[in-house]
Amino acid sequence: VTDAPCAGFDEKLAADIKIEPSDPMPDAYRKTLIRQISQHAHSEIVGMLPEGNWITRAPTLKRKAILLAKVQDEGGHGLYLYAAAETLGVSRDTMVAALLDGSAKYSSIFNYPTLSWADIGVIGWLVDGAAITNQVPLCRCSYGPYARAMVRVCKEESFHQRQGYDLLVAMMKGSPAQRAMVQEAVDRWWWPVLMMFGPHDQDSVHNGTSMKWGIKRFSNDDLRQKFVDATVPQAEVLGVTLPDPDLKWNAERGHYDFGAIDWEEFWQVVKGNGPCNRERMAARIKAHEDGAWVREAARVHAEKKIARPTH
Ligand code: FAQ
Repeated sequence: VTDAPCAGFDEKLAADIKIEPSDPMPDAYRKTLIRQISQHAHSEIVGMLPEGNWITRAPTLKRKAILLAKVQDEGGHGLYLYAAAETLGVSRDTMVAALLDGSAKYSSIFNYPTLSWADIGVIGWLVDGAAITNQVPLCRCSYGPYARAMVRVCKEESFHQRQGYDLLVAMMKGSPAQRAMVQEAVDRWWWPVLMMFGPHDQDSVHNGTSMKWGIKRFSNDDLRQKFVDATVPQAEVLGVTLPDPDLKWNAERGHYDFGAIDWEEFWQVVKGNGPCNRERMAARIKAHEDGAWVREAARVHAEKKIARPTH
């Protein structure tokens, strides 16, 4: 990777002017954007699976329509993000191949199972809540196509978060068994959700450069803290307990303190050894293989269109 100075790049960053696809940019900037945007796209696509699993079992027509719309939105986010990454000169085929051969990462969170209907509410509330906390600052990312894609993604994620919270409010007004189901789901998801923000700042390989380049606007730990501070009052209103005995308000810091994250579990999941990694990859590989005829039909159609005489 060469990192030769690029005309106008530093000046644009300093003036908070977006970098656009045809602007000169350092190779390392391009590379880190391709890495982050493609991993983000893969997360959206793999992220359809845990919730997609419940579409046939939604308890009412209304909940089914909401869940269908949400899962379709995630697919759309994946597509905008692949398109944003393509503006950096990488093809979608290359990115998808990297996901399917296991060389590209996707968010650790989607390697956990959805065991009950309450999980669907908790994913909306906590997983989408964490995603929004991370993604709102990405609307100000220095790279134009990524920043612009994030604006629409964040609007949709906000609907996702609200539908999850609304689902949980309905369950908490239900029977003791329903309330217990919500608490059990919160207990399982809380710690993996905190891991979504990535390693602590001192262990984050890319934080320094990504912050310098205005790709990330806040560090992993700062976003995690922001999320905890916003979520504790929501848990109180909902009437659930967050499974952390060390979680308490620290008046001096003006933030909630919270317990230690199990980084061994995080790295195991990232390395492919989480509860559902193999299942998720198998589902994506099968979907890709089952879709081969569509790609082939599109290719033949495109060839015919090119060959057709113009009038
Ligand atoms: N899982 O040096 P850092 C969603 C990797 S939301 C797996 O700190 P960076 C919405 C990291 O890639 C989820 N790997 O890295 C939705 C790096 O490995 P590498 C997706 C992780 O980039 C909701 C290494 O660890 N959101 O999909 C994770 O500065 C519901 C060292 O880490 C985004 O992708 C992790 N949790 O910061 C969909 C947001 N954390 O690449 C469906 C955009 C770290 O060197 C249903 N991405 N790693 O091999 C980001 O903001 C950043 O990339 C971070 C990581 C914050 C994720």
